[in-house]
Amino acid sequence: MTRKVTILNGPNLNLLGKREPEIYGSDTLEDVANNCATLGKDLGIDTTLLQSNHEGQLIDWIHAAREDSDGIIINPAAFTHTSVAILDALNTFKGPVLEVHISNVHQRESFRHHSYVSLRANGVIAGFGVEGYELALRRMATLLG
Ligand code: DHK
Repeated sequence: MTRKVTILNGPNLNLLGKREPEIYGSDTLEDVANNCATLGKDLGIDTTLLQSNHEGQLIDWIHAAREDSDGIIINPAAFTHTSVAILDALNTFKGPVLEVHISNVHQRESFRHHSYVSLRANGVIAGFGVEGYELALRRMATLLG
């Protein structure tokens, strides 16, 4: 049975590949979407990758995922460190939630060391570059069985 996984991305990740490439690398979010779609085919998972700079939009997509997705992979970007509202939305989702950070947030400023989303996430990947999304997808396949 094909599973469905929503991959959500927060603010400024639309600029992936152009923004601070020394931290976030040169791959674009479109590259990430294509890589995940290709891997997803092997794993029997349909992926939908979405990005927004707006907290409320991300929350609306989490609510939509309650109806149509088996799992959520989320890079909340800066909202990781600030958003109780995204945590609350994720707490309404029944399936697995995996948190991805492209950079190693623990090696960076102290305000990036705390994540509200980690209170809900079944697992966290940080510092693996954009490969972290594919690693999360493999883990998601295991969790979904
Ligand atoms: C991306 C961001 O935009 C930052 O605000 C986070 C995260 C880290 C990342 O590494 O993917 O602090």
